[in-house]
Order: sequence, then structure tokens, then C-alpha cells
Amino acid sequence: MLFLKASFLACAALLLSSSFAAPAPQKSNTTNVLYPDLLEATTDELAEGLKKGLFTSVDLVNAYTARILEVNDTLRAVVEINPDALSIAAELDAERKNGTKRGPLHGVPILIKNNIATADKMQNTAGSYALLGATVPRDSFMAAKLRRTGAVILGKTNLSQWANFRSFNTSNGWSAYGGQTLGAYFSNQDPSGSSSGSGVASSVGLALAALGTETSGSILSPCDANNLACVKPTVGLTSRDLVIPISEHQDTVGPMARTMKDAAYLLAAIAGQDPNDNYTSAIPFRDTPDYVAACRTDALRGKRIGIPRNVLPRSEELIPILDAFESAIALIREAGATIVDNTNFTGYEQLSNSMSPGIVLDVDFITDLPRYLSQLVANPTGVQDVEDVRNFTQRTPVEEYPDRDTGVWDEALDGLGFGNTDPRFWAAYQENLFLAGPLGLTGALANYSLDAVILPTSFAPFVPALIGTPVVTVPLGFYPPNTTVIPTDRGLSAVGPNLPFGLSFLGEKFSEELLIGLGYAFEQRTMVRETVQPLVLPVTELVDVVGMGTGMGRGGNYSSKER
Ligand SMILES: *[C@@H]1O[C@H](CO)[C@@H](O)[C@H](O)[C@H]1NC(C)=O
Ligand SMILES: *[C@@H]1O[C@H](CO)[C@@H](O)[C@H](O)[C@H]1NC(C)=O
Ligand SMILES: *[C@@H]1O[C@H](CO)[C@@H](O)[C@H](O)[C@H]1NC(C)=O
Ligand SMILES: *[C@@H]1O[C@H](CO)[C@@H](O)[C@H](O)[C@H]1NC(C)=O
Ligand SMILES: *[C@@H]1O[C@H](CO)[C@@H](O)[C@H](O)[C@H]1NC(C)=O
Ligand SMILES: *[C@@H]1O[C@H](CO)[C@@H](O)[C@H](O)[C@H]1NC(C)=O
Ligand SMILES: *[C@@H]1O[C@H](CO)[C@@H](O)[C@H](O)[C@H]1NC(C)=O
Ligand SMILES: *[C@@H]1O[C@H](CO)[C@@H](O)[C@H](O)[C@H]1NC(C)=O
Ligand SMILES: *[C@@H]1O[C@H](CO)[C@@H](O)[C@H](O)[C@H]1NC(C)=O
Ligand SMILES: *[C@@H]1O[C@H](CO)[C@@H](O)[C@H](O)[C@H]1NC(C)=O
Ligand SMILES: CC(=O)N[C@H]1CO[C@H](CO)[C@@H](O)[C@@H]1O
Repeated sequence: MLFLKASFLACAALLLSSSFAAPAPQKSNTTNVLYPDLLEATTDELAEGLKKGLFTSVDLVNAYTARILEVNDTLRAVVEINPDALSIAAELDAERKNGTKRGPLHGVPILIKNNIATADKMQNTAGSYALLGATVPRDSFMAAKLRRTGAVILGKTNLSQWANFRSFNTSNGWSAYGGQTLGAYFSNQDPSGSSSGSGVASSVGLALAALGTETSGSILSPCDANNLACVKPTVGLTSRDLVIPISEHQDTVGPMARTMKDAAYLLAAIAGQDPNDNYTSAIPFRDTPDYVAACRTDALRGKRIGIPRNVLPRSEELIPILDAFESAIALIREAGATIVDNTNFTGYEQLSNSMSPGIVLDVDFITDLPRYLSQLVANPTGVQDVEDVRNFTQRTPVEEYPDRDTGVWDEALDGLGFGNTDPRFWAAYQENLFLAGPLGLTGALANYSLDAVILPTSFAPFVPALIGTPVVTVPLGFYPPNTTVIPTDRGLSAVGPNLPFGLSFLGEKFSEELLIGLGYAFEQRTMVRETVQPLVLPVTELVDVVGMGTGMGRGGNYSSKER
């Protein structure tokens, strides 16, 4: 839920060796007429095929399962496949035959991050062995919502362990339980995080889309790095019931998809009030807005869009992103929007040097994790709080301590140690709200009468995270093929040839309907996602599995890899 920013300056540059430039695998073209290509398949295409009986939900589960297994050894995006996925799909197929259609996601496979609990055979661990075998009393509200709309929960995706709230020297996409997830666009690509597996899985079509969670950047950043269209919803639009927390004030669950419209379908499925998460009582509408209908190509026309220039740093590595951002500004103007430049976040510098953002997360984690753990019905390791989890982590070798430290928890427990009803918490929280609000995003929106603000996605998460406002991101461009690789301390490629990046739209609380429209209009005018193909691609398509039925199961016999 918190993403680790690549430290551009601390990294030595490494010249690209030509051995990295492996050719992209040959893509099958046998999937044209009847079957959508699963790398780019949309909700509308899958719904149409299911409706016409061209393929079934069982076929989709078989195809996506094969794709997951094809790239498991290289990408490690999915840690577990739901052993019940085929039987659930068969039931949904029967229901459809019987005349019941639950909605556009009926029978469509979706992956969820491994911190969103399901009351089934799958684990919910946040990537830690401290929670292996732990069980919950019921599905999380997110899982229950997905099931009710007819989506098949196909599996759990890997994440930066504890949503990147453990260590100061770990890597994006690593967890003890799930190993190291990698991005698909370049050798050893840093997948970003913490919703790393959800991002990578969506980007190479291991399901229609995935759910991620964000505290500060953990949906937006992997969407940025993996060429996706995503929504980081307003805190309170989507319930955090039985989601392993960092911070009740900042956590949110959202869709990570390849297209804006798919993200809209998924958001519509998961948004809404939940008595088990009282932040959802702040939702200002009775009926969820029609996020799919908001996808209009003319949505930018007549809108006022601000640019908080003072948030953008200048550095050599950022030139491709900043250049693409300037082109985006021109394009948005052409689309009929008014650009208001220099709508700066006046409190940004003070905020950047403030301790308050860190204090809020540390203290919330100390407070909120025990609340999650207290709801477990089975808890084999018996961990009750952050202190227990630290102890477990430090003495369990597979957790890779001390190579990956527990610095975040040390800071929270030893440096602060108080809960979020303490006045010291309140002071930090109020400072965040003021600097990121009136002196930040909400101030800029009000002072310049803006509908939204745009930023390159790598600079978008921080301010909205502190005030719980929504952000939509869509693909913007790619680093050029001759880009010099910049590795992280653990050797992941954080900058490199063909690595994707995105554009973000930031708005007021509960303005998702507006932001989705803006994102969609931009996406449809640019369509940059498909201009670069991932290096690692599964090749199984529907044509390879249609009619195989439920007999295959996982680890089945797919012979399509050589095509
Ligand atoms: C598939 O690709 C081959 C080689 O590029 C081409 O000859 C053939 O016409 C294509 N088939 C279809 C159905 O597009
Ligand atoms: C991926 O590979 C690892 C290691 O071989 C294995 O433990 C894991 O179960 C695999 N994941 C899936 C989804 O099959
Ligand atoms: C089919 O519909 C009938 C009548 O609504 C219902 O009784 C039956 O359980 C349904 N079967 C399935 C597989 O959904
Ligand atoms: C939710 O409940 C907590 C604890 O009871 C309370 O502190 C908080 O103000 C409530 N939040 C909302 C949005 O109602
Ligand atoms: C906004 O920030 C930019 C970049 O730091 C700066 O050049 C500009 O003068 C600022 N504008 C206002 C109105 O503060
Ligand atoms: C850590 O766990 C060990 C083994 O359960 C226990 O003996 C020890 O007291 C624990 N230490 C702390 C500080 O909780
Ligand atoms: C991570 O930090 C710990 C504690 O400072 C240190 O022992 C370990 O060597 C570090 N690991 C790396 C890879 O830097
Ligand atoms: C909005 O205007 C108020 C009043 O002039 C000012 O204090 C604040 O800094 C402005 N905020 C932004 C982000 O422009
Ligand atoms: C990459 O190519 C572009 C255009 O050909 C050139 O301007 C740029 O200097 C090159 N960059 C590197 C790092 O070689
Ligand atoms: C599995 O694949 C092998 C090798 O292609 C083939 O001989 C065998 O018949 C297949 N088994 C099934 C159950 O399809
Ligand atoms: C559940 C799962 O996928 N576990 C694997 C995670 O990665 C480690 C290290 O690569 C493997 O050993 C696990 O089997």
C-alpha cells in the first residue's frame, strides 16, 4: 500500500548490454474472429463472447491459469491460484445457461492482492509467514462484492511484503511468501509496488484485471510501471473490511486494469457502503455513479485542468517523462480543456520536509494491525500486534532478516509507540490535512476553479494519499529503447528501455466519475498502451483451451507454448 520510490540519484548507471534486448515472443494470430486476444481482452469482449456462447467461464479460467503458470517462474506475479476457481466458473456457466446474468463481470476471472482476505482455501498473508494458515471469519467485503457480481476470484497476487511497510532496504515486489515479482517490459524490471503482482498480472493478461490496495502510491505506482489504467479510489469509497491494513486514514482498495473502461466496470462492482468499515458512511450518494457511462471521448471538453509545476523535479532520468507530460498538456488543450499552469501546491515544500506523513502511517499501523489480527479465527503463529510480528520476522530465516531489515517497525515501535487516539497523532494528522489540503490539492482546485489537476503518475500519489482523495492513471509513454539502465540496490531495473509510465488526474473526494471520464478521453485520444509489447508474454489463448472443460485443473496439459 506504500510504494518504494526508486532512488534515481543514489544509483550508479549501468550501460545497457545488447544481450538484454531479447526479441518479443511471437504472438499468435489465431485468436482473431471468435476469441479476443487475452493480452488485451476487455470486459465488453469477454461479456460478449460469454453471452454468445463462444466460450465459457470455465474456458477463461483454464486459459488464464495456463498463462499464469507459463510466466510464474519468470514474473512470480501470482502466488496462489484459487483451487475452487474451476468449480465456481462451472456454477456461473450453469447459472448463465439458466437465464441468470449477474452483470458484465459474470464469469470473468479477477485476481486480488494477497492482503485482501477470502474465506476459502486461499491464504491471506501480506506475504509474511507470520500469517500463513491464518483464517478469517468471512469473506472480506471486497471478495464478497466480487462474488456477488459474478466475478471469479482466480487467485492471489504477490506484493511488496506488508504492503511495503516493514523495511527500509527491501525491494518492490518481494515478499517472503511470494518471492520476487518482476515486471514484464524489461529484464529484471522493478515491478514497483506494493501492488506489484496485481500490476504485472494485469499488464500481461493473467486475468481481466486485478484489485490492488494503496496507502501512498501502491496502486498508482505499479500501474505507472506496468502500462495500466487504474483508479486509486477516495478513502471510504471501497471498504477495507478484512484487508490487512497500514492506515485507516489512507488505505483504499482499487481496480488495476489495462483500459479505463475495465477499471470503471470493476470500480462499479466494488464501491459502496459497508457497516464493517465506517469510513464508507461518508459516501455522498445512495446509488453508485455509472462509472462506465462516464467513459466518454468528449469528457475533457470545457474542463479546467491545473498543473502544479512546483511538484515536478528536474533530473536527467526524468526527461522522457517530462517531455511526454508536455505533449499530454498540448493534447488535453486540443481536446477542449482549459489548461491553467502553475497552480502550485503552496505547502508542498513544507510537506516534503515534514515528519507528519511518516508519523501518521507508523501510528496507524500500530493501532490498526492488532484490530485486523483480533478478527482472525485461526492464527497459528499467535501474533497479536506489531511487536509480535517483528519478533516473528526477526527470528524466522525465510523472512530474510536482517538482510531485509525491520526499520519501519523499529521506527514505529521504538521511536513513537503511541496509538492513533494520542494527541501527538492528531497534531501530525492535522498538519497533513492542512498542508496537502488547503495548501495542496483542494486549495489548488478551489483557488483556480479547477475540475482536476494532472501530474506524471510518479509524482501524483503523495498529496492525495494524505487527504484521501482519488486519482486516476492511464498509460502516457515509454522510456526510449536506448535508455541507460538504472538498477536499484538489489539489481532491479528501475529505469530502462521500454519501461512504461503514466499520466494521473487528481480531483476532489468522490470525484471518480469525473476523473474516469478525463482518463478515458485521454486514453482514447492516445492509445499508447499497445505501442510497446512486454518482453515476457504468455502465449496460451482461448483457442487452445475452449471445450477442455473442468477436467484440466491447474497444472493441466497445455501444448500451445511453441506456436
Ligand atoms: C497469421 O500470420 C501469418 C504470418 O504473419 C499470416 O500469413 C496469416 O495470414 C495470419 N492469419 C490471420 C488469420 O491473420
Ligand atoms: C510458482 O512457482 C513457485 C515455485 O516453484 C511455486 O511454489 C508456486 O506455487 C507457483 N505459483 C503458482 C501460482 O502455481
Ligand atoms: C435454474 O433456475 C431454476 C429456477 O429459477 C433454479 O431452481 C435452479 O436452481 C437454477 N439452476 C442453476 C444451476 O442455477
Ligand atoms: C469510525 O469509527 C471510529 C472508531 O469507532 C471513529 O473513531 C471514527 O471517527 C469513525 N469514522 C467515521 C468516518 O465515522
Ligand atoms: C510555480 O512553480 C514553478 C516551478 O517551481 C515556478 O517556476 C513558478 O514561479 C511557480 N508559480 C507560482 C505562481 O508560484
Ligand atoms: C520473541 O519470541 C520468542 C519465542 O516465542 C519469545 O521467547 C520472546 O519472549 C519474544 N520476545 C519478545 C520481545 O516478545
Ligand atoms: C539492510 O539493513 C540491515 C540493517 O541495517 C543490514 O544488516 C543489511 O545488511 C542491509 N541489507 C542490504 C542488502 O543492504
Ligand atoms: C489558496 O488560497 C489561499 C488564500 O489565498 C492560500 O493561503 C493558499 O496557499 C492557496 N492554496 C493553493 C494550493 O494555491
Ligand atoms: C537516444 O536516442 C536519441 C534519439 O536518437 C538521442 O537523442 C539520445 O541522446 C539517445 N540517448 C542515449 C542515452 O543514448
Ligand atoms: C499431454 O501432452 C503430451 C505431450 O504433448 C501428450 O502426449 C498427452 O497426450 C497429453 N495429455 C493430455 C491429457 O492431453
Ligand atoms: C506460494 C509461492 O509462490 N511460493 C514461492 C515464492 O517464491 C519462493 C522463492 O522463489 C518459492 O520458494 C516459493 O515456493
